[in-house]
Amino acid sequence: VVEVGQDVKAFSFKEYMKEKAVAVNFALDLAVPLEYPEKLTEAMRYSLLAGGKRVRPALCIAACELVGGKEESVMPTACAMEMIHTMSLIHDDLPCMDNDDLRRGVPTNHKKYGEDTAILAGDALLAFSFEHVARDTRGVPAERVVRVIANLGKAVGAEGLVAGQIVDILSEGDPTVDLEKLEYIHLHKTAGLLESAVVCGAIIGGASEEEIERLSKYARYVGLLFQVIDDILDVTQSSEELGKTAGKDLLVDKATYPKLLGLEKSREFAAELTQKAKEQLEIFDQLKCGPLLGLADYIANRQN
Ligand code: GRG
Repeated sequence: VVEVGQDVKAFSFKEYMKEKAVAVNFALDLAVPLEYPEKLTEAMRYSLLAGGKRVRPALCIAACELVGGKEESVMPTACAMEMIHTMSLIHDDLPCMDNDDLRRGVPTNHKKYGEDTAILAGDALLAFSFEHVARDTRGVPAERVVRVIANLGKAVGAEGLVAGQIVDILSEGDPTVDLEKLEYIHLHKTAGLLESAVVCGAIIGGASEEEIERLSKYARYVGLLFQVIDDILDVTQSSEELGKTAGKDLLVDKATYPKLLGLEKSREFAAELTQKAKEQLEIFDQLKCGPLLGLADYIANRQN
């Protein structure tokens, strides 16, 4: 929050994200110390602390605070979201998946530590994310913590991220992939963890069932929006960016929104998703909705 004039306060999304990223980075650094076996913990820390926007932990904290919870009680859950996100990126970058050399501006985990260590560092981060929520959450009723752990498991496993990834892999080069399948992939690969971040933050904060349902829908719209914008940027920035990560989807035969809908309709769809995401927040105190409204706008308007 920044001061404007004497006592009027205007919300700054940029400042909010910066502040939460600092708090999350501090907590992640403490949660995963460099210890024996150093090769493993160094590889875990390498990807976990390599930057990244910290969107999922920030969403998790924002949802918790929106319903009256405290940052300190949700921090292990927020960190778990980033551990899972990071491990999914490590595994996604492997030669048997996307085979990427760079991630967050530095060599990918397997390029630096070897494939064997990268797989194990991902596995260890995944296991630790659950342990961290269960062991280190303070001042929250146990039934909320158990609900969070169950939600997280579902968001990650065969009904979540992993399902999205395998359907994505199986769809590569398949000319029959339609909008329904594209939506399935994005809802599972991207929206699922964003949804879990928001819902788990709300659960820790003591949200009502209606609040949880609204936030869950908000996150699904935002997750889809993220991918629609990604696809649009791939087309509109491809001339300057070909050869870098953007434009990659044009090189491999992959279904995208502009390919299936056309660019104009994709833009209309993005605007519709932004509006629907924001509508979900109408039941909350608008003075507290700054971070979640800001995130929807940030994703809708991003340029890279
Ligand atoms: C989860 C058990 C388990 C295995 C992994 C590889 C895999 C299964 C899933 C792939 C998931 C994946 C790579 C989804 C794309 C997610 C996405 C939108 C990444 C970009 O997120 P940003 O922009 O990145 O938030 P930063 O670097 O800022 O964190």
